[in-house]
Amino acid sequence: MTTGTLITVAPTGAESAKAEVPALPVTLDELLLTAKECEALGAAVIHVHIRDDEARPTLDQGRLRETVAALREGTDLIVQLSTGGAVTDPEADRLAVLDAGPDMASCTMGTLNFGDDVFLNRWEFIVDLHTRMQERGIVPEYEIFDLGHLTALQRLLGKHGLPHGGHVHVDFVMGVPGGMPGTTATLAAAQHALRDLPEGTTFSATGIGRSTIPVLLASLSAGGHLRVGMEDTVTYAKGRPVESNMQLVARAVGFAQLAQRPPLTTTEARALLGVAPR
Ligand code: KMH
Ligand code: ZN
Repeated sequence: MTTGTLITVAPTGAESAKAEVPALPVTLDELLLTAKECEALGAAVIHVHIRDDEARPTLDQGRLRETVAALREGTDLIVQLSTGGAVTDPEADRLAVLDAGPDMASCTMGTLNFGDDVFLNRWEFIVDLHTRMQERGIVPEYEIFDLGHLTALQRLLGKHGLPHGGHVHVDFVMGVPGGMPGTTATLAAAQHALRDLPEGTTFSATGIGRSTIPVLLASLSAGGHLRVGMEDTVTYAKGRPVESNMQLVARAVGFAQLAQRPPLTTTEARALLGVAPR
């Protein structure tokens, strides 16, 4: 409870359409400006999905490399690429995301219904992601959409060893239709289940849509960290669309300060997560 708060911004995602959400950053310029402003407000990690020229989700290798380079050049943020992509992305393209050489990458710990779709994460695919990240010195963030995903993570670490850097960090993504609900009781249950993971395992949490604020408050009070951004919610309050990712980061920073757990700097975040200094 005494540590500061790691704030991750997830500015874009793969699910919202630019036509319906004009404030969504989809070009590299928009992403970079968002990254700089969110860093200035207190974010330390950026969870990145990219878009093509028509603003559709893409895992294009050239664009991914260009994005990593631009974020490194323009900010001190820890660059975390999504290997989840969009539900339609093939496994080979999702694995190839690691070739872009990010500091971190996401690794979802199981298959789930994802609204009307299926987000497929086969065991062998998870093992491939985990072991390739170990080999390449990329720090994973294990994405936990359901409580059973923590059991899968325990199995993964038991069979294949700790991630690069030796520290285990998970992100509870709560409130996806098909995953665990975004409630205080579920967050407490998920935190309790961390007892079966290596000592010192840390967690962030994010609540999709309406569960954003309950999950944010529950995570802060439980000693957890925060992920916020337009990947997870495009509504700021009832009837009020999110104006920008900065608005969401600023709100999270305000809550973290009220909780007397101010945002971690990028240097502190690297030390916490086991990400090598630049
Ligand atoms: N877009 C979702 C299907 C991740 O980034 O690793 C998957 C997702 C998780 O967003
Ligand atoms: Zn994502």
